[in-house]
Amino acid sequence: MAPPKAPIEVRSPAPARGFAAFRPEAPVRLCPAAILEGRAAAAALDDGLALPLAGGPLAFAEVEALARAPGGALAARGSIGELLRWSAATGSPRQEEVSAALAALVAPRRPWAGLDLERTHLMGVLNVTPDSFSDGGAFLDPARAVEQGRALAAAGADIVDVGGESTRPGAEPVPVEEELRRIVPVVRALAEAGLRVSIDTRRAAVMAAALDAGASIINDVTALAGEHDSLALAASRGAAVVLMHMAGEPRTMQEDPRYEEVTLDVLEFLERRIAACVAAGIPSERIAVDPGIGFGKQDPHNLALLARLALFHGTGCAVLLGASRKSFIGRLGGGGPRERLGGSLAAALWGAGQGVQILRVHDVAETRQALALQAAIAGHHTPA
Ligand code: 9MG
Repeated sequence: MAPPKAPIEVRSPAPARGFAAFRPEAPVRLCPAAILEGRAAAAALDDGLALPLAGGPLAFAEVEALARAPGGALAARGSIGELLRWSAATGSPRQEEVSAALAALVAPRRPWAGLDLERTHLMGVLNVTPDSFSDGGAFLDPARAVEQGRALAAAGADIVDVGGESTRPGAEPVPVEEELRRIVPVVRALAEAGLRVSIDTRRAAVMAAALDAGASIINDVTALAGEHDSLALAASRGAAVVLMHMAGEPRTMQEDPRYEEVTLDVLEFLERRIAACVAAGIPSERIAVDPGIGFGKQDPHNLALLARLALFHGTGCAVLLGASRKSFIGRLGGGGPRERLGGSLAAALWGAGQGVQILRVHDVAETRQALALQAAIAGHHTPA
């Protein structure tokens, strides 16, 4: 990715627009906006009108700044030039805060779980459960599960995510012995076939057994906070991890989820979990963060998180999105669990357009096709 030709101009004093609304003491968070792809991104970078998002190839020409305010958040949006002029005119410590936040958004990402993060990767869902919301019972038999895992990889999954306990809303926990019985033979067979396997579990004993059987990624909907031993285990075994946000626990999480401001609450939760991981010996390049669509969230929460997905690049970690076939798609667009392909693809394309590096999906071939079309069109577009 070529660096911008001309540096973005910083003039002082800053125009008294949008950003000037923030009180000096209010910490601000930056969400990349006006995100460009393909040739439009390359042209804007070349002209010094945009910055690379997480090392590229996407670029962002604007930012939305967010600060907590009574009853929610105050937001202001402007070009990167406007942001820099405002922060320069405001001086210390605002200028350092803005410059550190931009640096985190722009920095190239190191590979995660052996995957280079300059393109969108697919994590294929393999539920070895009787009760998952969209494919419950279909792959409870180990031979069928292994066949499905191979099919996901053949269709273009970079990771196969094996889970032995449903985390759908209302799901009851299963005994650990049962979870182990379901996942170990499947993880072993897929890893022996050379596939990159992640284990979707909240339990340290299941993480350990799956890593022994060849998994290399831990996908934990409790962000490694569900069991005391999980952090130390992930650290000592060198596993890549997915830290997901969930409010409460699956059995009750949809009863009455409440947030002060959902995007900032989720971001701050994930930052605390990243800090706990780093303190335990898991470096940030081994961490992917995930806002946890549908996990203790009502539709306005899900939509707010999707709209500001790019905010999570500010963590400096890889970003993962799981929206595939979830019930909010049915509520907003119609369709039962098996009729949500259109909405799932819309969410996947939106995520890829916000720079999400890993999409957790059921319909791997269809998502690959949609992404290929999006990339081809963006690559062909000639900016005016
Ligand atoms: C296990 N599982 C179900 N939904 C998920 C999501 O959205 N993200 C992650 N990381 N795991 C999920």
